[in-house]
Amino acid sequence: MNENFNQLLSKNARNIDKFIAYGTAGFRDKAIELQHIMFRMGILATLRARVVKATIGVMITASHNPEEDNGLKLIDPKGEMLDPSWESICTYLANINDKELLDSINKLIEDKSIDMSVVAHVLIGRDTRSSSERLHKAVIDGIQAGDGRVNDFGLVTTPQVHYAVLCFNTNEEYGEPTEVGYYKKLSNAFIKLNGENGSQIVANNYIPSVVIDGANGIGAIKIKQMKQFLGNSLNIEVINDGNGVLNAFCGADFVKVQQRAPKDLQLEVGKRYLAFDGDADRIIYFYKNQIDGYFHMLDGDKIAVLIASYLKDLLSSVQISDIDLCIVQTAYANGSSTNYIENILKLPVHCVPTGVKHLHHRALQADIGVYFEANGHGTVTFSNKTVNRIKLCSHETSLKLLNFIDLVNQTVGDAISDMLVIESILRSKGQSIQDWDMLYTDLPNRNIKVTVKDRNVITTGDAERKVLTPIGLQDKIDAIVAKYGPNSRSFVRPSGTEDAVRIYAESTTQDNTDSLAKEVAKVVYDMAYGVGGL
Ligand code: G16
Repeated sequence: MNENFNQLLSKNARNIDKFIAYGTAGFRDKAIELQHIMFRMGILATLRARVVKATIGVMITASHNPEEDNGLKLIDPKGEMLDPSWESICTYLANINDKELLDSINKLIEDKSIDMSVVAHVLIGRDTRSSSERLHKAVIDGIQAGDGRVNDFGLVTTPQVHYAVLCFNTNEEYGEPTEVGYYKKLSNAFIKLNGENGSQIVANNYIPSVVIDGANGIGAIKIKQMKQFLGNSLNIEVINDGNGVLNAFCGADFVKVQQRAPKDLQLEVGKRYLAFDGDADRIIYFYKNQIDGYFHMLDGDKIAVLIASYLKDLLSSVQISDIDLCIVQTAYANGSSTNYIENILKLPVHCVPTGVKHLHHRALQADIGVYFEANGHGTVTFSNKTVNRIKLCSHETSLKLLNFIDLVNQTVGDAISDMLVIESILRSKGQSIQDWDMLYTDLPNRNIKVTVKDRNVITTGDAERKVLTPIGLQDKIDAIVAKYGPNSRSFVRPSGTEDAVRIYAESTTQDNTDSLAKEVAKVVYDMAYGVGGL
């Protein structure tokens, strides 16, 4: 450790006696409670970098959570989320006393036989939260305490950090590890697919204009910077671009959970809208339907179906049919989407627990894995074998496929890349958002949350579709669901990013769905506060 370790530690001392665990996507909490965690994770990043002998990434963000929260995501060498086997180490180091810290780190170095002479290279980025600059300094202190080398990306989206980590670790084969490199890679691929003057060319029902709700976050800043690289290929208007409060009544999470347009936005028929979340790793599309005049939303499920059906068609036109193309979802996937994938698209679909780390891992097992959470977090992975097969293919469509692959940020869900992918597909199909929406009709659904004393009393199994503990809770949920008849379901799970238990319900009408969600929420509440005998 660095000779100034104690000095850096005292700058970032632990003043809060509260247990905090590595959750769905790293640490999340009120920003004022995170200083010591950031410092310790900076040290941990240097150790991880030495173990894997590669560049590691750190992103300071609480993504979709409110402005006053913050958090940290750790990124492994291939640009994927931190290896789950290190999550318990993170939680341990985050919760010990300052006095135990150095000994614990030395023990970890010994146990894992970490070669401290290896250069530890850590790439770091942060979002626009007012607390992010201070917390980013704490991470840098940690990297310095661990004698690591910092590569500071400053204000960036989460997916830009994931992208850059992979670029560094592939000797730039994946792309140039800079923000400009990111913009150029995606823009070049988009322009190849859509034409330099794509913004002037209407393709059947496809109109080349989008309105982006930037959630008042980093995504708004970055898409504006990217416009100069996209040139004339797409018309982009950005709203909620930083003048308001981050994620407040806007952004992908608001639109998805509330099932309505961002506040103060008057939807116009014929326009295509989309929302990013606070760190631009999620995307949700929406519009005002010409026929019924209502708000309609196209979430991660509909995005996955659009992408998978497009890839299936392209693969068939280049005559590569013996490919394992699958879709990965979570329990939140709308029943209509799963039904469509299995029975109309006839593709295999896998259900895994919440968290892109789980979806990404399952997708990598396939030749092509399309993964999306219903909340709009997802991407596509292509195995090297598949890319090589496409490269060897002489059919002219293979070039289109290769450009498409270049447009995808394969490391993680990326709202900017996903938007360009979706726009390219809609143009290629000559479809409006309404045409896309007609693929299938979502079952009415509702997401709500209940604040409880200790969310971790609930444990789940079967990819979070069943409660394991407390014993008896699942029976109560089953009995409630049974009252609502076929095509009804509900599940509950502890959030990994907020102090809450999430409740999901789906049924045949919105009234039934809302009532089902409320009934299940009540048994969760009663369980948490000792009512009802659980
Ligand atoms: C994170 C994860 C997502 C997850 C979401 C909600 O998103 O990356 O995979 O779906 O949290 O998780 P939970 O329901 O456990 O709170 P983000 O966009 O906030 O980083």
